[in-house]
Amino acid sequence: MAKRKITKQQHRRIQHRQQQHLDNQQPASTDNVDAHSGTVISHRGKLIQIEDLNGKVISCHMRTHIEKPVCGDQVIWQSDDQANNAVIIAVQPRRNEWDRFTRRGERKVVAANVTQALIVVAAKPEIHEGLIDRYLVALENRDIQAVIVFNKIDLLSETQHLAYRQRLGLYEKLGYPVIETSVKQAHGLEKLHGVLVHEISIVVGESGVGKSSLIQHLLPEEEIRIGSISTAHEQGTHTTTTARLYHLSAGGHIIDSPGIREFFIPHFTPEELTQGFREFLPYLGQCQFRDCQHQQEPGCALRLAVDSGNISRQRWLSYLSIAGELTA
Ligand SMILES: Nc1nc2c(ncn2[C@@H]2O[C@H](COP(=O)(O)OP(=O)(O)O)[C@@H](O)[C@H]2O)c(=O)[nH]1
Ligand SMILES: [Mg+2]
Ligand SMILES: [Zn+2]
Repeated sequence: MAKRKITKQQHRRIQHRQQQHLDNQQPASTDNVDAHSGTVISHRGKLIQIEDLNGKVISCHMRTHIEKPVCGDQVIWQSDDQANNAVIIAVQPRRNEWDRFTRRGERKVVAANVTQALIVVAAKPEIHEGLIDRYLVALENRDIQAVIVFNKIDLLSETQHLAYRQRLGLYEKLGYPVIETSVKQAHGLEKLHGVLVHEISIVVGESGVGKSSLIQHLLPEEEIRIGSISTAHEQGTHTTTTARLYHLSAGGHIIDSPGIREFFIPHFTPEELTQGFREFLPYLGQCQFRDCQHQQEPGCALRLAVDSGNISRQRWLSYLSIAGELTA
């Protein structure tokens, strides 16, 4: 169980190790006129595709002693004459990691250096607020801003639409932007495009909510690449964590990530969990007991805030449910 937990300290250690690694690489890179920077756009099998500063895509091999880079990683690469190929010689320290856990508790880093996440939801498959809350906890703790995209609004009657608006209004009140879209009716896509400019956005959400459809609409010129992703899926590579980074012509990048049914965050500490509910922040440290676990304790400032209506009961129940799953 303890193996799952990635503490801040471990995280720092990993970053330190990577920095040392880069420092070690520095003489080679600076002496070598053939050392270049690039951004990882996809990693599949042994080949890693990177984009150089001019937007050219290059397939690279890896030096074996380097930790495998992921989508969004900044790397240093050089051409490898012997193999008649390019090789990545260092991975720059990451600003953050977007990771997920499999049901078996295996940690997978999906992307690095992400600044924003689009949480895509729809009426079909039905919205699960519990899933949204889990994403938000992870995003708050990774310093990634969240935007909720409510897709497929064309499927709703007026009454249904109002009901969903009310449900998602909870998140809007918390300060998370909600953008309504319909790929089918080309609705809300300019607004969505507007929030993507200059950001490195990852698109997350359940399978079938329309993530790939949205990306395809935003990047009509990328049809082939998107096509190759779905072909890859048919071949069964969806079991491996493959993400793909795309360029937006207006500036910014968008990362398509494989759809998931469940999102586990067992590795978060109780403190990280409470920090992940942004409306809890004013009450933290206000409980009667300093070591309050925010469950049934008397004088729990969070529970009192729920009782007085300052914290939504639904979010509180969601918090209790996630708290029960933590292993940290
Ligand atoms: N009615 C409707 N269907 C949509 C919309 N967006 C996507 N879909 C459909 O939803 C299904 C799943 O879309 P896909 O993009 O593969 O979802 P992903 O698994 O999240 O990438 C496909 O059949 C799409 O045609 C939309 O705005 N309205
Ligand atoms: Mg998809
Ligand atoms: Zn408390």
